[in-house]
Amino acid sequence: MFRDSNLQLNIARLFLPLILCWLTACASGPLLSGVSVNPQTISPNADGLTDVTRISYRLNRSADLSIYLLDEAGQRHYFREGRRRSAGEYQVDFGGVVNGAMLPDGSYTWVVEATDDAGQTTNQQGQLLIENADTAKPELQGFSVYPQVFTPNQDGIDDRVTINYSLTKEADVSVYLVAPDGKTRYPIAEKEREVKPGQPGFHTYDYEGGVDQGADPPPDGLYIVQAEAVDRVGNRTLVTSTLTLKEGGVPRADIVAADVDYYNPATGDQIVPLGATLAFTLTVENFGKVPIRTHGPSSGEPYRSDENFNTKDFFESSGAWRVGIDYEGNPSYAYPYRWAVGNLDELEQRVINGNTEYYLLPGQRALVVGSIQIVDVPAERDTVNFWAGLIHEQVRIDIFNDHVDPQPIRIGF
Ligand SMILES: [Ca+2]
Ligand SMILES: [Ca+2]
Repeated sequence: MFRDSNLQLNIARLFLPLILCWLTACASGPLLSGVSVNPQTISPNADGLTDVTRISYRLNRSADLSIYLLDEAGQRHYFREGRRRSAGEYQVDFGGVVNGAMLPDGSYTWVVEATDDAGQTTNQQGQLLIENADTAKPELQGFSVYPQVFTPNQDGIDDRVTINYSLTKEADVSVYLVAPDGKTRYPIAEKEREVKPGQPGFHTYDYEGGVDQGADPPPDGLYIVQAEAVDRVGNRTLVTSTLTLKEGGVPRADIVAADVDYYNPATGDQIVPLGATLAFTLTVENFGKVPIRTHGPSSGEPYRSDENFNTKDFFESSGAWRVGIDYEGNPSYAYPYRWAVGNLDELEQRVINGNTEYYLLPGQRALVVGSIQIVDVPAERDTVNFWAGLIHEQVRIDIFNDHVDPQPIRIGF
């Protein structure tokens, strides 16, 4: 009884694979067949002549497939390792490169090996001669990323990253940031120069995180900068560096309230006598996600009409924001009277590269007061429009920050 039962079990064990094979049509042939590698000699040097050999094979059922070369020392070099393949005909070209490196000249044994789901392994092999192989890897010499802490927010400080290298041979090069998640990639475009992309020589990249196009940069964090070069035969080189991105974003600020008035307590009207002072107050708000930088003179600083920010030695600072006053008939550059977006003592101070910088933080508002003593007649007419503006120096003046609240002022005698 037990014996019979065991016998039946054993028979079932014996035939089960065959039954499964019949169901999946695997019994129609050997696991691996039709293997060929042609030609049997290659010269992988990108001259267009026998640079690759074609490997063909047929799988009669699903298998894990490996293709490798055995060198004369018996070392295995995997071209494909344990790749899942379903039944079918396959062809793949092999140009001598394994793991991004060209195999040196020599005589090799190629092996195509398949392991089916039952764990049965079979292989076929033959000879492959490699000659005149181009084994020189493309090198990215002097690969550098500067600065390594990057604040893409148009404040004029560390807004751009420069990536440089010198390429030793013709290759396709891609440069990108890899996000802290290890997956997301941000490609970086090469700057156009005399040396075309992919040609040997010096290459440079200038990256601002997309902020100059009004786009949000990648999120703050620690990034890997990767440069990958692949030459014509498939030799591959990867170099990496790091880049910390912080306070990235498009800066946004506006004038939320403006009040141009006339310091004329005697009359209280719109006439400003020569020698009297035109005063204003306005409020600036940082409604963006990044701090905005500003510089002096501080809110409260008085101007005379024959002065300007240059005569006060507060020249334009690229990326800084200032409030300005301009007027109709101004013969010179726009907004000659400028002030910091707030009282400097009340703004956030940071020492950067040895200089004290002033910031209005996201969500922060600041009151700006200024005055201009009218000591000359600014135009030929006696009624002149004055208006305010919020200037992002050497970057732009947003439409809504230009020509704010124009007021006709009669310059009295
Ligand atoms: Ca060749
Ligand atoms: Ca910056």
